[in-house]
Amino acid sequence: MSKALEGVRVLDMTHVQSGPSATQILAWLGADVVKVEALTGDITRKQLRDIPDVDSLYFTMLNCNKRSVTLNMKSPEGKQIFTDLVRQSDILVENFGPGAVDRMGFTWDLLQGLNPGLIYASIKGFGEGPYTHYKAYEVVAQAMGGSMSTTGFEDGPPVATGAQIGDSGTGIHAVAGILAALVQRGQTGRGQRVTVAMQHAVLNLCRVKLRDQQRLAHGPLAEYPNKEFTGEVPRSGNASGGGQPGWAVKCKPGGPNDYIYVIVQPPGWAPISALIGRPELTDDPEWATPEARLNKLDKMFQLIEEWSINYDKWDVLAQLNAHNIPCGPILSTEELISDASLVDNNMIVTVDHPERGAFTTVGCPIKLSDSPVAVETSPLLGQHNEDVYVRELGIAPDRFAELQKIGVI
Ligand code: CAO
Repeated sequence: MSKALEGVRVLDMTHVQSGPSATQILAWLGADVVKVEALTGDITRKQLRDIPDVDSLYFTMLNCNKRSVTLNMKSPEGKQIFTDLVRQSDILVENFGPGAVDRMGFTWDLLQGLNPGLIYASIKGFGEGPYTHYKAYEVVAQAMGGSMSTTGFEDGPPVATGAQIGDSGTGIHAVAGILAALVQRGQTGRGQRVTVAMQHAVLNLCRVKLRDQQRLAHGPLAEYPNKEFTGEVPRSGNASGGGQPGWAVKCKPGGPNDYIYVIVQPPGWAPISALIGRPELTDDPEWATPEARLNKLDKMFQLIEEWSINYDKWDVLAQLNAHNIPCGPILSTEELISDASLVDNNMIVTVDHPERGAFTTVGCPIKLSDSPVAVETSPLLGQHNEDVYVRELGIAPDRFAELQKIGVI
């Protein structure tokens, strides 16, 4: 079966997480993604290694289905080879520190001149302005995009989320921009510049918190568990703060992830009050409506917890879902990696790596009926030098050997 992005060539100058997460999706959608690495390789190949001298899981889990070439972009020969690669590519993606590609000598003007159809995507920490030249990592973006100030409990410090919204969240935004540019190129024949800032992507994901910031002008946020409000949206623990109240309640046997997140929609109250052994609360005017419950959500979830603590989270999941009540057990990483339904959905997949053997990774969450994804191993450093440089770019074998000798590839 064909793939959605078959025939699309991506020159992938990404490293660490944000950029690689984007180009991995493009590879899964069928693009030929050629990762161009310095001779020392993407720094994550060597970071957080679990097995000596073998590419780390950090690298292998973000670079599946790609090819790898090495190229010294600071040598004149390297710049010439890169020029030839750009001419053959549809998309260039990078997430170096600000200005790095310009410093290599490849400005947008120059790149456009080399290949007017080129889509050139960059991920940076920030947009234009006072922070343009600042580097950024995941939690920097969470800090400056609204996530940390709104995550955690009222009486604790700002908290970083486990979800990598600054890196992989930005990567997904970059994919959307690249695909839109590809569609527009189909109409205009022209490529374009795609830029995504990590701060902007996190802010986009924190949109509802800016909704609440503006609602504060009209009084306290009744859906929040907080009792006092200043001029800013507070950290609200596990409350969604949205239209339907929710909280994580404890289950048996009381371990760190023995919790279930329960949402009480209006029709859920009758079955919940029956399940927790308080059927009289169904029609009690003090409890019967969402408005009546709003000033005692903490008490409501306490009552639910007094019931849920008697069952394990899977049992609670089944009991609540029998009444169509939205809920979710808190799943640990250990539970996730062996979850049969995630395995069946190709979301937990095992891949064979030439040096580390089998490793487990997270599959592609975007499912296309006409473009199935088969997750394949990440490449070894420079594994595809010969394929790309000799067979595809036409560099003569003795020149190829020479370029290797002088440290260009
Ligand atoms: N050949 C020769 N040199 C190369 C090369 C190649 N193939 N590929 C990269 N380089 C060089 C670059 O030219 C650059 O050198 P100069 O600074 O001399 O111009 C250098 O390697 C890369 O610089 P960097 O700033 O990207 O790397 P860093 O480790 O200092 O910073 C990071 C890392 C992530 C902070 C920075 O890249 C960044 O801010 N990126 C944008 C935001 C981002 O994506 N962050 C997500 C990181 S994931 O948590």
